[in-house]
Amino acid sequence: MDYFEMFLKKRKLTKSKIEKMMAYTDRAIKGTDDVCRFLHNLHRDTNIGLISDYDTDGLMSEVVKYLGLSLLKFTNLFISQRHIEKGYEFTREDIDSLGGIEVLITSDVGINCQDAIAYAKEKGIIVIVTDHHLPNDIKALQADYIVNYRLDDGFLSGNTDVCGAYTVYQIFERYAQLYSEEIPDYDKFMNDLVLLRHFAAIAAVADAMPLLGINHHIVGEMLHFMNYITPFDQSDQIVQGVCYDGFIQNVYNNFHIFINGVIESYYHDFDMTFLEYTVIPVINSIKRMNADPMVFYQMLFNSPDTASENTKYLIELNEARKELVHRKMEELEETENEDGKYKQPFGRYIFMTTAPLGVAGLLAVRMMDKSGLPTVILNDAPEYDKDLNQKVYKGSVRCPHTYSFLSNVNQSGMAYCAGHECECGISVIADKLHPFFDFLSHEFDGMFQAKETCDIRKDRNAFLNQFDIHIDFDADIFNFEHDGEQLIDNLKKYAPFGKDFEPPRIILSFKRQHGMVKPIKENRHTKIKLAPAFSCLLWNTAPEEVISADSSDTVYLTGQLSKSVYRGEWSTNFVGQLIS
Ligand SMILES: [Mn+2]
Repeated sequence: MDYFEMFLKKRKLTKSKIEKMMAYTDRAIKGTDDVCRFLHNLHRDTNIGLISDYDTDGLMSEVVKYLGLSLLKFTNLFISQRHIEKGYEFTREDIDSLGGIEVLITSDVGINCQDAIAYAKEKGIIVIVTDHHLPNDIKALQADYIVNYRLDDGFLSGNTDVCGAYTVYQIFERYAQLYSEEIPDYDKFMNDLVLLRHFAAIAAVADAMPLLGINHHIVGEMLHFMNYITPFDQSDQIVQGVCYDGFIQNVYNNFHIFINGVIESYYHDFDMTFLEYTVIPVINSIKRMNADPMVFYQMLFNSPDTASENTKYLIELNEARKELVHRKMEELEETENEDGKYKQPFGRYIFMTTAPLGVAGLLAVRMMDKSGLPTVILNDAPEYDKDLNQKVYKGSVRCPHTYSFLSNVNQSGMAYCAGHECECGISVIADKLHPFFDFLSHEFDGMFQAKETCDIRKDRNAFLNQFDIHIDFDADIFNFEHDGEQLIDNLKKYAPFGKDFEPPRIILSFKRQHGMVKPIKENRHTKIKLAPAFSCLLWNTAPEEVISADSSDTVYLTGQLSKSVYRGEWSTNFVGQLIS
């Protein structure tokens, strides 16, 4: 069975179609060259202030910016001490808190900070805005330089959306092209610069950029490099000799300490799963839990001791975040009060929560995943908004990409969104909450259907049809190992998979008596051996839970295939979950 062909057919893809999706140009975003020329002429002892967002893209873009400027020999760099509870966009106070700066460079934020930037200009500061968010009122923005691909039609025609960290990274890459002759040890400089791009690649994944074009390229290279420096050796030995620049070498050593701190025993690779489900949530917990972004910068920029101390702190923070989200999700899903009345005032599209704003976005993602409907999560305590001069409910939005949520809602006059079209922050005018719900109902009823869960007992074919690949062990018993391995090798050629190029949805079925079921770690996990070098791994599933979902004797699993080597022996693993 050629499972890869099965996958292509199901997705209506061909190899040449994929190649087209992955094509990219290395053309820099409009405005980049002007910034390079400005930096080229700037004294290296200029006081430069740096402002960024607090999520992984924001933190990584600050790291890229700080290290990029250091590589260009700028010495007086000041990272803004921002406070998350004050909101996403920065203010006059943030400018003041940077002290006597002469230049301000933003990343992942700034395109809608008209007031704070006008204020910075009044103070004589030269302002460079690098951002990838949608601009509201670009004419009112007094920045001296703006780099944002959304203002550059030419960039998008040959490319895809890019994250804030990659936007700022491009400045340094372009600088190296424009002034290559002036850079002593050019090869060494380029070696170290690419190491900064790996941080931008992590940000591309964290910000859910499409894994096509340039993003596919840089994320693929990053994964390859991270595996090459073998962070999974579980030792405290640091990765020496990767960088020429001592400071960047120290950052990589500290990053290695961080990775070894968050790693869990069952990971084999620094792959997309590890990145998305382990590394990024730990970094994002800074924003979600209103922690101090300096924890992250100090973890990378200081000593190994600080790195391991701050890693421990971030892991604890992430555990607390998980607990909070779990609790608040349960609250959202409790539909009825004791008296039988609906707890949520609306029941669809808008959900009120007592959760802090930091986790509103996560709750919106989860609710949308469950229902398939656009979701607005609002904190149920309205607050006074200075600019609108009225009370607003603040929150976060997730919407399927077929509808331009931000633009349509901003025109409604009942609520204001900022960020990306379908992932944004929102302020709903308190007096207009109910009309706003009517507006959303009018827009969405009939446009989106609530997800129906497909039951294997009702319709086996419809159920299997949800998946790209059905690996039927019983039907393919003799070629099973070989075909599975072939699939892994074929998928590898096109990896990494991610947003807009999703990994194959695989279902594996087999008769229970064909699998040798073994408990792992006192029945906490289960291993099922199907062939000499082919096992299924079910984490957090006890062996007695391995039963059929359709009351036959066939077991169904969903998950992903991987290959691993243990004491010189290769084996194929299907890491997944039971369907029951
Ligand atoms: Mn971003």
